[in-house]
Amino acid sequence: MAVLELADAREPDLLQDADRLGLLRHMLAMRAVEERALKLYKQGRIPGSMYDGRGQEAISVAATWALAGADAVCSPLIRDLGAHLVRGTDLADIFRHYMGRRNPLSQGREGNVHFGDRRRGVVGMVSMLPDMMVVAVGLAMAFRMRGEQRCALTFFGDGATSRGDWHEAMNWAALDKLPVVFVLENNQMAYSTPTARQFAVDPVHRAAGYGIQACTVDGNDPEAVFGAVWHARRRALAGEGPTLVEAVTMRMHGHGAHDDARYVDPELVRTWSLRDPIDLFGARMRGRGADVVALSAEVDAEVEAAVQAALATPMADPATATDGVFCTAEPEPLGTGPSRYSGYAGAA
Ligand SMILES: Cc1ncc(C[n+]2csc(CCOP(=O)(O)OP(=O)(O)O)c2C)c(N)n1
Repeated sequence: MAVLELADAREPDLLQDADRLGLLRHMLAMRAVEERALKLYKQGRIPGSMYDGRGQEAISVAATWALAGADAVCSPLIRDLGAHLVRGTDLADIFRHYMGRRNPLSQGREGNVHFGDRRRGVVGMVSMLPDMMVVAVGLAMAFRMRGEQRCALTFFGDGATSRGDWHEAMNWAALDKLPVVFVLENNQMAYSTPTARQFAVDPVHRAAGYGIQACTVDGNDPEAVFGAVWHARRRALAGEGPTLVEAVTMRMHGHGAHDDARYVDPELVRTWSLRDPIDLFGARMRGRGADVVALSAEVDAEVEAAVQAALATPMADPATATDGVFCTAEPEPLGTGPSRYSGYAGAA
């Protein structure tokens, strides 16, 4: 089984200018939300820790943008806030959730990106890596059994590819040619373990052993990520089975706000800081006539308004802590709510 050529993964002219602006807006928003949240964390307003995806904004934003409304995004992980933003999760609710305020995402029960929103087709994450791979395979099975033209997409990091469930999910998805897209965020580090200590054979090459098509793209280029995922989704819906898209990037912060990442070679960080996805795509968009400064100011203002709204919201009521622990009703079907799901003009 051949590794997909990069040329296959990129489709020219898929994106319209409105899509490109949408990608940039959501990347800016992800950066702005997380930078602001890190400040709130340092002010003691966010309990636990805070995890961010600095340097990885292109991946979750562009991968989710390539989906259609009915597709399920399975478990955006700790670096994938962009997926929630593209699906239309309210900014103030995100801050309320981070700070344990009353909110519809978690009612104050959880922190960072441990939330989902079924109405938006987003399945909340389970922390154990890479359990959501198996959940994505299950979703893809359900879509197949119901005859629905939908695909599932899930994210995971390089560290997750060494765990047993990863292999089971890959094998099962390939065997049944399930409509699922696996997005590997190869950000060079799994906590303090560099990829050189993580695997002898790159997962893209391992995928061939399972009979899965795979490709590697520049994870700091949203257009490259979009092209690859768009192509993978088309394969999934055509019954051609799963695709593994490896997006190569760099984790630019510690594992979480509590981690100063002193174990990372500073030269690696310096090199990748010259490849910041927002700087690069912003420059490309300026070349296409976009007013990136104005867009960024607009996003910053929206984020600040969301922070103020969240700070004005009371803390969640501890008396409700055990509500919803056991299921009392049939859950809503996945993805029937009000969100516009994807910004991709051609997909909806
Ligand atoms: C089975 C399991 N072991 C350990 C952890 C703790 N943990 C959370 S994230 C993480 C590192 C994951 O690295 P990677 O998959 O490369 O993703 P990244 O954090 O680099 O984005 C670890 C060890 C976990 N969540 N699950």
